[in-house]
Amino acid sequence: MTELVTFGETMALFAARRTGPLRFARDFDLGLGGAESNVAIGVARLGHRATWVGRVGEDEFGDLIRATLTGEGVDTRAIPDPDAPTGLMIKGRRTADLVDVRYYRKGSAGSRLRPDDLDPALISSARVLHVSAITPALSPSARESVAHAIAAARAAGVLVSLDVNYRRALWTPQEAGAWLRDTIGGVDVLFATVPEGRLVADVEDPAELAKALASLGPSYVLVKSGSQGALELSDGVLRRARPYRVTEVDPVGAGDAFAAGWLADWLAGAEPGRRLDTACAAGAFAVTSQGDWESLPRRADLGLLGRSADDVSR
Ligand code: KDG
Repeated sequence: MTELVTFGETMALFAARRTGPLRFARDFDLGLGGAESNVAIGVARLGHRATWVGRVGEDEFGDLIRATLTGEGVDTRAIPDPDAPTGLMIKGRRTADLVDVRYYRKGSAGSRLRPDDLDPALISSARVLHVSAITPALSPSARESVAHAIAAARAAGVLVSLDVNYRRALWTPQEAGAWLRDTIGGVDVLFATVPEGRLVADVEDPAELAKALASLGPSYVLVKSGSQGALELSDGVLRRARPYRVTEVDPVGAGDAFAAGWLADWLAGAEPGRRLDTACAAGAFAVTSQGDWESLPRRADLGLLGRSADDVSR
């Protein structure tokens, strides 16, 4: 039986090997990326059963997504869509410190997700439903799918987790804010950065922002401040976690890793301080190599981060 169900769009990802304007890139690494499948991989690596549902094209990239997620131990329901291609994500580096992500996902198979792709029995048999606010920005049917899934989870008493994951390429701050205001009341766990939280509550201080977001409904509010650490507000208690110091190679995917770490430890029944620490450690691991999810940790890796930078493990 699965413990966590998630769904959304996963795309083929072409990552330029060379720094500079994308038009001068000569070679690309082919992989995949998708906020929700990144979370599913992270949860599976930390020892829990995770299911990912999404539409993919009947093409090489759809096959790549199905094979990779399955290989990572995720229960993969990659629904083939004969009428649309798998979406693409191109990742370049304009400068050594500036990652530049472009999407080619309009009308893609992933954006055509619809409510009847999501089996209510699958959702009600899980302990957690995890969604991101990328999905409602993809299409009206994808937006309906999120509402349908949250309703099914709530009816069955399944924990509902939402990561804001704001994508300005997909919708305006006003559109995202309106959707979030309508949805947050039905959510138990909310993950947001400070700018994402400010889409619904105009508060700058992370602790005050967490309180404002908690007043809208979620029992657990996680506010992430990147290399400054993170905080959790739950049961009226505010906990702060210091960041891990790692060398950042690629920042994309850190938020998904943080959510995966937190949710895996919630599933494991870990105490709140430990849960927040696992989330931060997973987020730190995610930035240590190229790729949106490849360096996500297994349980045995979590203890490695306390070591100094030049330690060798033999
Ligand atoms: O957080 C990283 C993911 O979001 C990425 O792998 C895919 O950008 C992406 C998206 O919109 O799903």
